[in-house]
Amino acid sequence: MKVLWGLTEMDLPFQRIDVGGAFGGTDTPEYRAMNPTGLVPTLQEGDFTLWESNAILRYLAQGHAAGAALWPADRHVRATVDHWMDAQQTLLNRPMGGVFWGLVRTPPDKRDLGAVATSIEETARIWGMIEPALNRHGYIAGADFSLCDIPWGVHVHRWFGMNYLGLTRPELPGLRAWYDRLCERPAFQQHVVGCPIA
Ligand SMILES: N[C@@H](CCC(=O)N[C@@H](CS)C(=O)NCC(=O)O)C(=O)O
Repeated sequence: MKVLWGLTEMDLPFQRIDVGGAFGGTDTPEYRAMNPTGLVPTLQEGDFTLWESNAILRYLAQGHAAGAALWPADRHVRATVDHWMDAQQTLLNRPMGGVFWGLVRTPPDKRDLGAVATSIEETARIWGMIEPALNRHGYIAGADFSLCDIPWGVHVHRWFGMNYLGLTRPELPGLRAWYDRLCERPAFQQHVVGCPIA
């Protein structure tokens, strides 16, 4: 989702090949040679191959949006965008994965609701961490939509879109307003909102 959304924000042509999960195709020597993690996404551009979603976003932005608000030229602003991208991977991914897998990907009779509750609490804390920045200037790294809004944005759609008994979200007006702002973006609608949370 991140890469498809990013490609569309940058107005870049691409061919999408669905692999992984129900599609399969990632457990082959050919795929593992491209991407040893066996996960998606993998980007292929000519002879060049790249994996890790945030690295792919940075690579694309470097080539196609360098200096624009998406990937600012100013070293400090760019580093700020970058540290938020890392924080999505290091801070948000694990607890958010616990909520998503624990509720959406686990049938009701198999759910470990204690573990899910812990993940919900931790995830809410992490969303609370970006709330001050969103209240201050509207997007995560400043007044403009930038690359770091993409990795966090795919998750905020799930956060607000998961409706399960026991999933209570703290009131975070800045987060809600940012999500509403993202929803105005056609690329977000196309590649995130338009896909089922499943
Ligand atoms: N840190 C990696 C995580 C990649 C990842 O976990 N991919 C999941 C989808 S979000 C996947 O490949 N799932 C399908 C599968 O395991 O077959 C990234 O951001 O690219």
